[in-house]
Amino acid sequence: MPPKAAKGKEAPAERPILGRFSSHLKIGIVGLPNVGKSTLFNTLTKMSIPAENFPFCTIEPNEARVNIPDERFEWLCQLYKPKNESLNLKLFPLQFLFYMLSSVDALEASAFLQIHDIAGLVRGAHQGQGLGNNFLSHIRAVDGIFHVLRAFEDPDIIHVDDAVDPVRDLETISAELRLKDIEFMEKKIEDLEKSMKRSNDKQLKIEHECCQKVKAWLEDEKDVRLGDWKLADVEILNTFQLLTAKPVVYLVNMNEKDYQRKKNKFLPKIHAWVQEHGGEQIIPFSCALETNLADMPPDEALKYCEENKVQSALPKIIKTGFSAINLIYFFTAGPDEVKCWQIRRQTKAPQAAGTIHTDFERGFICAEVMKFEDLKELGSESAVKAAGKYKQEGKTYVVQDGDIIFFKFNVSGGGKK
Ligand SMILES: Nc1nc2c(ncn2[C@@H]2O[C@H](COP(=O)(O)OP(=O)(O)OP(=O)(O)O)[C@@H](O)[C@H]2O)c(=O)[nH]1
Ligand SMILES: [Mg+2]
Repeated sequence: MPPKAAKGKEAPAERPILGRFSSHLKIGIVGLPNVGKSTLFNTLTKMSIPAENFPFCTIEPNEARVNIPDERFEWLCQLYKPKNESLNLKLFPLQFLFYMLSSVDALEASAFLQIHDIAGLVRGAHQGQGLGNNFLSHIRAVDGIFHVLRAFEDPDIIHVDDAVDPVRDLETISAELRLKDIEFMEKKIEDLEKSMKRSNDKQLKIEHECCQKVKAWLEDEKDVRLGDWKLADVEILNTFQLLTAKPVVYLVNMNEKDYQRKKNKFLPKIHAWVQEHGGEQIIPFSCALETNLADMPPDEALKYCEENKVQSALPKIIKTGFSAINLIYFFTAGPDEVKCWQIRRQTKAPQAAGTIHTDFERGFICAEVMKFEDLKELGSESAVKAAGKYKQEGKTYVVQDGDIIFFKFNVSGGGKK
């Protein structure tokens, strides 16, 4: 047995992540009809899609990309002054950087969140009610969920279950997703049992045991993402794309006054429910305020926010969603270009290099890495080097958010850097 001290030195292994291993991940906006999903989507993307007082006005999932506001990216552009002039944005307060970013073409260089606006779901959806299975398949295709809750009262806006009650709505949606997952697991178990009659493959037995465990967990009214699964289970689960395995961020839509005073009569109950069901992040926002701000020119919006002591919640929503689906990004920075490259958390250096070019991954030699914080503190690349904080990392290095990386690679016959 190895000595205990040696064991203690090892960094604790990060928990395996549930979900697709890809840098092209998406988040879906989910909730009951008429809670403000499309209105949120519109303000996030400034695209105009129908948002009417009529349940199911979103029939097909709508999709858009929004840039991730980041002061670090901005700071790097100031330092390197990349040739591409359009990247030299002026320093703006973060929430307005977002407005700037969404209107500048060059922002292919910044990281982005891909968002789908999904049609509203109603009780019984797993059995085909409302848009039923159709909409559930749209949720299956995304990697995380913005769960929008209605906490605003307005007699003119129909609620499918008559009265405004976000905790009941939370129960409705989470039950639908869970019921659909149970149905999926039952079918899977049935298929596995058929295969097991024909074959003695050990893997089938392992999968069968895993499925039984997951089904029992769901029947216990627990979501799959909240389980403490072993790596072998996660590998099996990741072939299923279960609805309750996806990370959730709760977005609570309230009127502007409640949002401004940070008080809403439903909020404590929502908070208590979420704490009991996994404790994921809750972000209050106001569709009414965001719509107003989106309709104003940036300077007027800034003035409005200062005068009314409010801030747009959109930058926080975008950043939280990005992080919730386990995306991070690293930078490449130089006189030609400053660029963010998004990858999934736990990606190793060669695969991160592969997001830039497959040759970088194929011929990977090493990654020269400095931390954004070190560069910011010391002021220049040479100062970072002089301080011994410019590191060469190998194939097993797990890239961290905010790393500034220069990859060295060599494809056969090349010898290039
Ligand atoms: N008073 C008030 N009305 C809102 C607010 N947010 C959205 N609405 C209105 O509610 C109605 C429905 O909004 P949508 O954004 O289309 O709702 P949805 O959740 O996308 O609905 P479905 O696509 O049908 O599932 C529209 O008339 C919006 O203007 C809000 O914060 N306050
Ligand atoms: Mg909609």
